[in-house]
Amino acid sequence: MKRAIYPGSFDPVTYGHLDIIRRAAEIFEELTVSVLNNTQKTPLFSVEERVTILKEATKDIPNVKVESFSGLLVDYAKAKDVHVVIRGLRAITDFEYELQNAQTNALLSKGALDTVFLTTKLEYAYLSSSTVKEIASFHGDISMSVPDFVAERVYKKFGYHID
Ligand code: COD
Repeated sequence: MKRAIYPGSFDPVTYGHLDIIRRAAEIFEELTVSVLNNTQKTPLFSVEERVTILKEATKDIPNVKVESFSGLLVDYAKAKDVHVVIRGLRAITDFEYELQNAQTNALLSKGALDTVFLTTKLEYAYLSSSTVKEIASFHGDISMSVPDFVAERVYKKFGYHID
């Protein structure tokens, strides 16, 4: 079975992530969306919250699973016996970071873990979790960036309620 992992912070998941998930799930028979449990960062949503949100956002895609992981991606992938990582590319600014990660993972896994890049849909090229959080913190409109139920949860974190 052709399986892949799509790892990330997903804090929160955006339409850009969801588009990559949908497209990767058409290419691979099973896709696991994996939320990094990073103790060094202070995210807006806990790992459990992000997993719950991702499960809700992908519930109509039968071959998508959502889980969390800690530690090195290569160790997590090895434990799952998965050899492909999906990553999304927006602009040239993503490229250096993504290339470095892909090469590091290839090196650490001794070539067992490959990275497949999917380019963003043009309409989502501007989109990032950070800008969503910044806009929401000033009570701006994020409806074009995340599903409604995600927007509600983001606003709630900033003490704002939309009717
Ligand atoms: N359109 C398309 N793709 C997008 C969009 C968009 N609008 N927005 C984001 N993406 C892509 C990103 O480019 C990325 O590929 C993916 O979606 C997830 O993005 P984020 O921001 O949620 O996740 P990251 O980049 O913070 O995830 C980093 C990892 C968690 C994968 C990485 O830190 C990791 O593997 N950590 C584990 C430790 C490890 O193994 N380190 C060694 C490897 S360097």
